[in-house]
Amino acid sequence: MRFARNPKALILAAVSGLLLVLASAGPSPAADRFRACVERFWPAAKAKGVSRKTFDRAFQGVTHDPEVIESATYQPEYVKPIGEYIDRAVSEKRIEAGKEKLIEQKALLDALEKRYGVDRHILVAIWGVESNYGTQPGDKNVISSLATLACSGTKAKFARSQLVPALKILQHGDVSLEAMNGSWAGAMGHTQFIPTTYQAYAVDWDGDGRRNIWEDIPDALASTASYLRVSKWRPGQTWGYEVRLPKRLNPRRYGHKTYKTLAQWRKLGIVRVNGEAFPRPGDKATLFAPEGTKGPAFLLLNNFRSILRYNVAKSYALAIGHLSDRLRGGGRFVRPWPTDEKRLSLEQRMELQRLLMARGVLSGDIDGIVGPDTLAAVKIYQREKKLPVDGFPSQTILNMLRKEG
Ligand SMILES: [Ca+2]
Repeated sequence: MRFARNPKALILAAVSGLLLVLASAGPSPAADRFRACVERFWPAAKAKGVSRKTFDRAFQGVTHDPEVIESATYQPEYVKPIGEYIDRAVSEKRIEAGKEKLIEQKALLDALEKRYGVDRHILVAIWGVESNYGTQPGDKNVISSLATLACSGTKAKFARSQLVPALKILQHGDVSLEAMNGSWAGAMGHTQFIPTTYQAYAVDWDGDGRRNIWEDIPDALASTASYLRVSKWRPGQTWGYEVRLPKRLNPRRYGHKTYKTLAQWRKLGIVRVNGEAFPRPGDKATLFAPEGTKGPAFLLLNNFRSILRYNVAKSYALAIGHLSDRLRGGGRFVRPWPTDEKRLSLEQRMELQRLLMARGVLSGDIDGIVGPDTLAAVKIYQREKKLPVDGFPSQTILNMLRKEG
């Protein structure tokens, strides 16, 4: 059973199987179209050395997966500010779990640092953010996800570029078809490599002939280290520093392409928040102040740019850098992220949820995530209070709820 790891998919498969039997008229036109679409990938697969046996085995029982399309087209109602993203990505829970991983995997991390020169705290941080240390690698079969996207028009070009590499991985026997799981977008295993990244950078660290980033922690962490190393990681250096800006300096004047040496930034009055000197004043850095003068500011170094090769979002790279510092025993950013009418902090959002629950308009977990349920609960409250109904979890709403207790 190919979706054996995913009980939800099992039920779905059982239900759709039952529906097929009930219809008893054979596959639907939509299913026929999907099969025809899949078959159109055969010439490209064959040209790249995929055998017909692998091809048939990979697509056996694969059907269009509407959950994948749903995820691919999901537009969040509430766009997270960077501070909220960082708070969630670098949670206390994740820091604690990461510290345990540093102990558990000490021998491996010693060896990887020696071989690749990449700091262990960065490796563990990436592992933590990508798959929550392998506990949340995604439960979608990669072939099924990629085939669904490739045949639907949503992210089709990307999926088409990944499908044949995915078949090659399967053919090589790096992982079984059943275990070849990942996110809806085909990011796979502990490291969340997409198939082309896997092909280029994955490593068989334990030497068993398979680069198994799904089931072997040594292979997975070595693959991450190898990828960072070829992304020009410089051993022994940090990703960047939180800095304090002088009053007159407007950070918006310095874009992400403005490179200056740390010494030059220092001349402009920018200093580290801990007051220490920059260890290598000749290193080139860019200034990053995502909330302008209202939040923390950073000088970003070469190794930050290496992390961006892993995932191009600056918020992601900052989360990795910060989590790595926290794993090393460092503290929170000195300057807090701004909270205003538009920005409740994580604690405030959790408080809001608790108060909404106490009123009986919200149920579920108190997680600080403003999802559809929280938005709906805020709307109910706004209607009750004859306020404009937009579902927005503002400071005003929180204050009103607090007063009512
Ligand atoms: Ca291996």
